[in-house]
Amino acid sequence: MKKILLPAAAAGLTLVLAAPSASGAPRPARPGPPVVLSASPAALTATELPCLPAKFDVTMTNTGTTPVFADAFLEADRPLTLSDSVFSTYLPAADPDQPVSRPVKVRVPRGTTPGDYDIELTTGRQRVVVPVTVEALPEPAPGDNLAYGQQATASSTHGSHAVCSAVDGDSTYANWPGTGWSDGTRGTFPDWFTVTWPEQVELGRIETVTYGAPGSPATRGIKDFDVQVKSGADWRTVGSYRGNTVDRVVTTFDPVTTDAVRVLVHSSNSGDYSRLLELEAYAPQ
Ligand SMILES: [Ca+2]
Repeated sequence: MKKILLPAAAAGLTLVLAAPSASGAPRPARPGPPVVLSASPAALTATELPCLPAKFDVTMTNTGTTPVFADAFLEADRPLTLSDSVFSTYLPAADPDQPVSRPVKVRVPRGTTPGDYDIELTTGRQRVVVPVTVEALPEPAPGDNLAYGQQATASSTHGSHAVCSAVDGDSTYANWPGTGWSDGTRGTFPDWFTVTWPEQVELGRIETVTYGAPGSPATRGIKDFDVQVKSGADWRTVGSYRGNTVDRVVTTFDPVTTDAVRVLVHSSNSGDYSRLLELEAYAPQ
């Protein structure tokens, strides 16, 4: 049977209808098959750390016998924002049911009042509410990595080697790729990677972890680089390395008050990309 697609705006769905009969008279529209909307997890906690957004999956499942295109609309209480406001997908009429999911990130702007917020998901007449508890950031304890989850930026990014994965608290070599940043300008230097705080912090140590097995030469790690702290409008170098072949480099310095640190990479041992598994920053001890 030939099928045509018609939007059914009121229902939020696009129904797959039978084509007009040979006589030209359209057949009556049948009600759309049931699309089940869900979210996982069903409730979230979030903080305003920009590199650690809360995440959930929105899922639609066609439990009927006719394939459909469906739209789910996503809206968060302000000031929270979502990575997607619409999730549109084809939903096959499969047996067993074939759920289709989309990951969604929840961002909490700086200064958001801790408390309870809602994310509303709708498709057709269905409505799912995902409660979000925004928690205040705890005061850092002595020895905490102050760069954890803070705003990361870089001169460029290579594919899925996202900047935030170098401040995610995971510096495990075996977890590369997936937990580290790589620049995206092959063979071209310098590259830079920066972590920024919303207010001044006092630092005395910065640790950079590049790609390389602990105890072995980091043959694909950064080789020539400077570790810098922001000082007014300028960058002040607190550690300068040439010919480095180790994975973790610890830079200690007299206490400084700053709101940003940077790794400026002049070359890598492999000559192609700058790779950082993690950048960590600590208060003076
Ligand atoms: Ca990491």
